[in-house]
Amino acid sequence: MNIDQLIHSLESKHPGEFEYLQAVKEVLISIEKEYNDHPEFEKAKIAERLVEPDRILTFKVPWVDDRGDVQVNLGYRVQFNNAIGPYKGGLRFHPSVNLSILKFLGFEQIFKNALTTLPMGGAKGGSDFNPKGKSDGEVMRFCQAFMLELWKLIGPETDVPAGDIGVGGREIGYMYGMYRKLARENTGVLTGKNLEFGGSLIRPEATGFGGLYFVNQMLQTAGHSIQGKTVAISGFGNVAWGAALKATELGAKVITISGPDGYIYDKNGIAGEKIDYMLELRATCNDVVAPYAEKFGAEFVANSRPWEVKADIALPCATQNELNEEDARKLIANGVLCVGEISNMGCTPEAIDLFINNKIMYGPGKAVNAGGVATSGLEMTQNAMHLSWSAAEVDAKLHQIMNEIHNQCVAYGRETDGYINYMKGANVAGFLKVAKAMLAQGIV
Ligand code: 2IT
Repeated sequence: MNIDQLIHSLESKHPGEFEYLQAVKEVLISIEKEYNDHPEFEKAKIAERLVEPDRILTFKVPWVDDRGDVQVNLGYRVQFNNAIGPYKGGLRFHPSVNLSILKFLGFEQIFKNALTTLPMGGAKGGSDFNPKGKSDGEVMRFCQAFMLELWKLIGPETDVPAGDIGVGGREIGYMYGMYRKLARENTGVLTGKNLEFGGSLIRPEATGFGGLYFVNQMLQTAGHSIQGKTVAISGFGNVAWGAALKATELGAKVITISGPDGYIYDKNGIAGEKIDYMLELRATCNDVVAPYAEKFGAEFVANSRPWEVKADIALPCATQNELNEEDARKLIANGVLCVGEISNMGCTPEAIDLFINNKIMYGPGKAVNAGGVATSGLEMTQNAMHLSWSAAEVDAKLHQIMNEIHNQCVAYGRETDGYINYMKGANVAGFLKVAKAMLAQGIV
């Protein structure tokens, strides 16, 4: 495989799709050696076939707001690869959503889902609709209009969407209601459902919980304990909430959360009712974190990111490229021990290079945050079996899956000096599974 040539051709075919090109480049560079060790991959043009989605659906979503005005948003579903199972991946509703972002997320999802050990292919979708500040009725009408197009493409054995940024239990509920009416069936076509109609216990917490199980394993493998460690978290949404809960439960001290307006530094630790308060903040939908500082007497630093704070563990939990080279330098200067991406592609390539070159433990999103989609996979299993597992059963399975992902990263990422390159490990392990499945199934 000539990586430069392939990237070059993608750059000219898809100009300006920066996030997509960034994600593809990272994977291709880290799998190059394994790829070239398998001439059959090259012969079947696995790389060229993997980097392009199977198909992309784009559609318009017209809906009527509370004033009676007609609004028009864009909707997308990127079905990337279904070699190992039905397309699976979240829907993101955020004004920044465009094809490049959904293609990067869909591409990452292929390898993440492969790592979970469950049979799920990779997909992603969403809209530039902004649920923040919208009434319940507006969100419902938008979700219904969105599903009016999407339902034709998806199904419990075909493509199973879920939530992502801006899509939680409420949005999934409205979309599920519309799907059920149109398809006249009750199936596990979406995950992240409420418990009353097929949802799984632990799903809301799963991304954060899984992230902490993984980070705990990283620390243990390197001979450290999470007990008493300080943790800088970004974001204050569902993922940050689950991460803060589990970090605290494991004996660490969470000292930051953040929003688009800046970050909170709470030297006393964000625990107990302070973690519950994150849910309250989120429910107001104003997308600001500042009110926390007033309520609990903590420090609010406007228009800055939490990576300037001294912390043992840094957990990006907000969005892509939220931790750059300068942030990485600050974290390293402050003695950071471990960086776990719980957001998708939370770190820029320059930041990742710095962590790896400085032998800092760095866990990539596709491994660290895979607990979310893994628990979605467990929700699909429960739906297919028409039963529901207890919280303890789901949590035990999630824990086991995260350990297994960690083992795969170590198996493929350990370098000669003993340093574990989790990025390489995750990319190679995820890639090999999908590549072998594609090879076995011929040119399709
Ligand atoms: O990025 C992700 O893995 C998710 N947003 C969850 C996807 C899913 O299908 O549960």
